[in-house]
Amino acid sequence: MKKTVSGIMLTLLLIGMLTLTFNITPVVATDSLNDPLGTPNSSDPNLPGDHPPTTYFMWTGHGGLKISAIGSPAAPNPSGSFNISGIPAGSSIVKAVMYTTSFEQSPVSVSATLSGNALSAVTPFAHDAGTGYSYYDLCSWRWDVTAIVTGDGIYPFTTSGMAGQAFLSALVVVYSNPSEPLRQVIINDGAESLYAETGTETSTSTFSNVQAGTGTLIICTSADDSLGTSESISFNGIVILGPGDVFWGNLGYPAGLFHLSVSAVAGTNTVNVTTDIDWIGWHIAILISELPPPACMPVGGYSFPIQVQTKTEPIIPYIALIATLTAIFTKLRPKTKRKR
Ligand SMILES: [Ca+2]
Ligand SMILES: [Ca+2]
Repeated sequence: MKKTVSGIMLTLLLIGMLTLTFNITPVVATDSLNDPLGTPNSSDPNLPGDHPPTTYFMWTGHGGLKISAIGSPAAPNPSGSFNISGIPAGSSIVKAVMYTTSFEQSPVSVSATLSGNALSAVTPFAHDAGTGYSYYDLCSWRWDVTAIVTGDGIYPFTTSGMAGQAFLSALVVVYSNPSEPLRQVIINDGAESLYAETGTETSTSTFSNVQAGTGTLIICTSADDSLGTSESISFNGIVILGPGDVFWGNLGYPAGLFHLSVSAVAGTNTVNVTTDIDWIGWHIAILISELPPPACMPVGGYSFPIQVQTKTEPIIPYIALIATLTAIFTKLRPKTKRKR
C-alpha cells in the first residue's frame, strides 16, 4: 500500500514537472511549410528579396516609355491584345519587350506570337523556385520585340508551353522623339514571390546611376486579390501607396498595374513592395525620370541673330574694289621689275 502511495506521489510529481516544463518552453506555431509563422527561411518560396526586379535596360534621350499590361484568369498560356497608345507619330522604337508570367509553374520553355510573328521558345529569365515546393514556382519570360513594334497600335499575342497559372502579361515600349522632353528610362524585371502568413514581408528593387528628375514609377504584380490590409509601395523609404489592400487585381483579373508620381534623386533610388497575407508575384518596376535642361543651356535654348549683311547685294561694291586693286597691282608689278 505504501509502495502504491509512493508510486502515485512520484507519478504526480513527474506530471507536475512535465507541466512546468511545457509552460516554460515557448510553443512555436508552424505554418503549412513547417516553418515558424512569420519567419521565412531559404526553403520558402515566399522568401522576401530573393528574386526582386533588377535592371534589364536603361536609356536616356528625348522620348519616353509606354506599357500595356493584361490580366488573365489563372489559366496557362494567356493570350489577348496589347494596346499601346501615347507614342507621338514619327517616333523611333528604341526597345520593345513582351512579358508573360505564371505561378505554380516549373521553369519550362515558353514560345509566343506577337502580331502574328513567331517568338522563339525561351526559358524564364527569372524564377522563384521555392525549393521543395515546386508547385509554388513563379516564372517570368520575356522576348525582345523591338523589330515588331512600330508605335501606337493593337498588338495581339499568344503564348504556349506553360502549364501553370498565368495572371500577367505585358508589352513595354521605349521610344525616341526629338520633340519629347529629355528622359531617363530604367526597366527592372524579375519574379519575386512574396507572402507573409503573419506580419508583412517586403522586397526591394534598386535603380542605380539615376539622374535626378520628376517622373513616374510603374509597378506590375500578379496573383494579387482582395486580401490584406498592410500592403504598400514605398519609394526611397517613403510610402507612396497604402498601407491597405493595394494589390487587388486592378487589371480585372488577379494582376496589378500602377503608375505613381515620384521625384528621383541622383544616384541610387529604391522601391519597396510590401504584402501581408496576399501571396503575390512582383515582376516589373520601371522608373521614368524627366530630366531638367542642362545648367549651361538657358530655358528655351540658344538663339543666334540673323545678320542682314549676309545678303549678297552689299558685298558687290567690295568685290569691285578688290578687282580694281588687283588690276592696278598687276600693271604696276612689271614696271617695278623694269626699273631694277
Ligand atoms: Ca521570393
Ligand atoms: Ca491584396
